[in-house]
Amino acid sequence: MKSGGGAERRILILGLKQSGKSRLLQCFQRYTSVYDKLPEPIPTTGYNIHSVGLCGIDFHFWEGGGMCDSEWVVNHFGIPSNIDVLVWVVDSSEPSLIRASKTAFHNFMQIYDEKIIREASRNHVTYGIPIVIVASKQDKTGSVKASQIFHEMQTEVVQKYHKVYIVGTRVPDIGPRQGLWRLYEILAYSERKRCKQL
Ligand SMILES: Nc1nc2c(ncn2[C@@H]2O[C@H](COP(=O)(O)OP(=O)(O)O)[C@@H](O)[C@H]2O)c(=O)[nH]1
Ligand SMILES: [Mg+2]
Repeated sequence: MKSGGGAERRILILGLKQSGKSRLLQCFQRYTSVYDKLPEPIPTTGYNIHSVGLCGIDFHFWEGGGMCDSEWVVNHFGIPSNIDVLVWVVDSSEPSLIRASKTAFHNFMQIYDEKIIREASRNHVTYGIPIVIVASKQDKTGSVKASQIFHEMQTEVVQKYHKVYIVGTRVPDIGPRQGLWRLYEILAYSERKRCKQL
């Protein structure tokens, strides 16, 4: 990998299968031009790991894929350590799956926060990682708006310990893309929330 020059960010990307995780990763390839037609992503098994240096930062992405949803991946492969940002992808074009995604998200956060508490048991100050909810496929007709997805994900409880962002993205295989700069900014610069105890 070509080095970005010192700073490092470790990103965990989760969400239900087919939600658009691999498609997002395709946009964080060093030599992908916006004029290229993006290939159809290959279904991910286990973790798809990808490192890239972009604008002075080394990004390390772990995309959780597999036969079922991300909980399956976490239970079988564990959670990559020292994550800096969690990205949770929700398919905006499948309103009937938002509830399942919300449940999987909250289940995952419970597993993750419990792990953090166990590891931080000696000192009671912990730092909640920032979370980005990505409302993907905004280009598809009839897709649910990002603000509505944010509302339906009911992140209030999680926001007590984590800063939660929402970004709507549109990344069709060809044509204008949207939301990627905002996502890059959050991945590069968002900070942990300091909490007394999770
Ligand atoms: N139109 C459109 N299709 C998308 C977008 N993101 C992903 N897809 C398509 O949705 C399907 C699932 O995407 P993929 O990234 O493989 O999902 P994953 O299982 O979460 O990794 C693929 O056919 C992608 O081409 C998007 O923003 N717009
Ligand atoms: Mg995938």
